[in-house]
Amino acid sequence: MLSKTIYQLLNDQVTAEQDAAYKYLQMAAWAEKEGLSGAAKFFRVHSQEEEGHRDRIFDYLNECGQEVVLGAIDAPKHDYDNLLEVIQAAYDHEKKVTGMIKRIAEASFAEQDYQTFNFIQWFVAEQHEEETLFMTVLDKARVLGYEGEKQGEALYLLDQYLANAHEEAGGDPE
Ligand code: OFO
Repeated sequence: MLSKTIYQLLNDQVTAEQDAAYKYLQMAAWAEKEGLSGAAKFFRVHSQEEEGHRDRIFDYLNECGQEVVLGAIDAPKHDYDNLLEVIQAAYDHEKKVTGMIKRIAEASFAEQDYQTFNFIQWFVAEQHEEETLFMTVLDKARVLGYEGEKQGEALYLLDQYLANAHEEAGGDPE
């Protein structure tokens, strides 16, 4: 049995993970429109990973005998100016999600709910991986000298890099 606070935090996180999936799917659509097939693949895969995160929490709440109540999701931003802006927005979003996961870890530990504390450790590791992934992509952009141009070699190379960036990062922790 989960406390009201822990239930609320986890229930909200189901919607937050769906929201992240929605944002990354929109980023994939933006990349498709721009002809950036590597970035489109990268964000599509990332969106699917977020759906996996949603399902993990959904399943945990069900296992705990708690009903999942989905919240509203705003339409994501779609009018990005350039790829650097998209990547920075994704990185900023991950930092925000890390804060939400941290709150669940803190609350479950404070309540001595070690079951949830143990459950949320996977997400703690995952957030570390995701922040590292987006930081690595931003580093790559810098090394290539890409500063948000809408065409050119640096953009082409960054797009190629993004096509396989998930595989290189190793995917979700197990
Ligand atoms: Fe669910 O890991 Fe990103 O947000």
